[in-house]
Amino acid sequence: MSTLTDASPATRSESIAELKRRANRLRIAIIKMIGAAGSGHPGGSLSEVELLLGLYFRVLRHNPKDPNWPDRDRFILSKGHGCPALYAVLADAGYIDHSILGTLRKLGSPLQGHPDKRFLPVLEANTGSLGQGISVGIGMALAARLDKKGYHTFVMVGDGEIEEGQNWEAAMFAGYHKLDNLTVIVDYNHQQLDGFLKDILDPAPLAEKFEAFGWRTVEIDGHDLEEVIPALESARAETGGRPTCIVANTIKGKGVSFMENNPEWHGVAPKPEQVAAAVAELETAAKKL
Ligand SMILES: Cc1ncc(C[n+]2csc(CCOP(=O)(O)OP(=O)(O)O)c2C)c(N)n1
Repeated sequence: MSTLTDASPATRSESIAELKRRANRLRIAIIKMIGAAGSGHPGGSLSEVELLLGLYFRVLRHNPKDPNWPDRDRFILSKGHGCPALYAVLADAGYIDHSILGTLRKLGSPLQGHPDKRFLPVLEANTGSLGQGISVGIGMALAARLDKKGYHTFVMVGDGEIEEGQNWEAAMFAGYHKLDNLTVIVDYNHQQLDGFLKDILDPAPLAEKFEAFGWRTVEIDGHDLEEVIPALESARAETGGRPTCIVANTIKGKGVSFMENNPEWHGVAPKPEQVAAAVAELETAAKKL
């Protein structure tokens, strides 16, 4: 399989303009990966790209040359179905070879349809059964406290995922135990599996709910790196005794006009002609970046 994204190594010194171009290339990779697999979740992968870029290219303390570094920051993609975006970012960051991106969802591939640490050890947790990531992250945050370690744990959840009760038990626990070394990022794209939150179960107002559980909250445009990076940095630096929840307003299917805000693209792979149309649109957009 040919290289799907630019293989240049991750560097924290990339400018916002360079990161925007990288986001565009990542979206092309995501479309190609899911198209080649013939199944997968394009909508919620495209909505989380800038959030992952902000983490892996600016804020996380990590070292692709030493993936098991004990002091690394932890990241859990609790909305595991969005893993094509994570795999593409991990490749750009230097954790996995770009050549395997095209094996997404294939039998024996490390890139399973939901993140599986048994096959891809760089992952911090297996996810995809929604609702569990914050609880797992709490375990890591508590471990850091017990071990007197300075690493921070970030968890990304979906706004449909957060309709599940376990999240709120976890939110209550983290607030009560003052886990300021824990950050939850809500990919607030206003849709879940088969429709809009407002028509199913709207968790709004999200920030107010987390605040009621003792969390610090920040609301941002989750596609604007000028908002994403400072929000992540301030969460990483938090020492005031409150976990942080970043409510990131995003667009499901971001970057591909026929996928944007269209619930039909939650869990359907584009056909070859749709891959071509999406890539053409993203390449045209790249010329303006
Ligand atoms: C426990 C559990 N129940 C149901 C599902 C099926 N499922 C997969 S994705 C999804 C919707 C998730 O919506 P959201 O969290 O908003 O994700 P996004 O819109 O960002 O893709 C559901 C219900 C699952 N993966 N796990």
